[in-house]
Amino acid sequence: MIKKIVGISAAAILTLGLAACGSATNNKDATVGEQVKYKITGIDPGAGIMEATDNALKDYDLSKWSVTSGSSSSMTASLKKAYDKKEPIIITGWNPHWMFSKYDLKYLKDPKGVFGEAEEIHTITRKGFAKDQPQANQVLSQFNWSEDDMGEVMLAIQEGKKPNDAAADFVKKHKDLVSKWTKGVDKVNGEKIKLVYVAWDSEIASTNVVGKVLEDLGYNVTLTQVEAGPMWTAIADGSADASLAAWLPQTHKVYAEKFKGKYEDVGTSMKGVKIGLVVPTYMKNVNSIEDLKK
Ligand code: PBE
Repeated sequence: MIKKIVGISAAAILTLGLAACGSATNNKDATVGEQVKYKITGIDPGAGIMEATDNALKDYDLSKWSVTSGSSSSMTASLKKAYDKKEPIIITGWNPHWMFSKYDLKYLKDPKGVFGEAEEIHTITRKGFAKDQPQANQVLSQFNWSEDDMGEVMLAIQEGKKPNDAAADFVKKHKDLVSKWTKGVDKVNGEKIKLVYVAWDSEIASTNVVGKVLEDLGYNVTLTQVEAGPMWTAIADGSADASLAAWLPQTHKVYAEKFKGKYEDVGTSMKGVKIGLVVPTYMKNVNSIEDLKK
């Protein structure tokens, strides 16, 4: 009996010892690839940034690397875990996002421009929506805000507020902005509107805010959370009315091309947004996607 226990302990110690030797994060001489096991921490598989990351791995010849899929929240959870221990991590990141105000992060340079430039967030509707719901369509096309505005809502949610409460607070506090979005729009009487979105922190914020504005105008608003592909499909087949989550021209290019002619692009809610690979600034030797090759 005693022998057996000793045997197990010895094996356990041996395994631990081997694991410690094999753990590249403990080795200062390890390359960044060895440190993160050639993994980029990604989000939901349908996100445009996931496809862009796959393209980057090809274009930069990073054949040993891959991107793990999960969700926005699993990605930020992994980021927090690594950041708290000052461990290396590479994530798929984007602006606007609260993570940049919470942590010191930097984008990896992208000399080949795989992640695109001059990206914008567009509002799209199903065909025929403007005719059916002209008042709501006008609000959707007049909706635009700054990165700071969105940041306010995102941070409140991140700090534990319910998305619809954070949106209501924002609407109450920013009457001037809301009156620009609702300019020339009459109230309605319980007309139904279905907004679709993906659980990206930025889109949770925008969709809840616009949902609240429409509700205050008398609409009966439903917010439906789906994946990126189904979101575009719902707009194209008319099963949803609108989405505030179309990132163009690059991030959702594949969807925009696939559904060309089957949706209306009614407005730009934010300019100067960005996607890319992001690392904590304490990863001093990693500044460009090209550094991942070393
Ligand atoms: N994002 C946030 C999305 C669009 C909005 C950058 C994660 C994407 O990659 O599709």
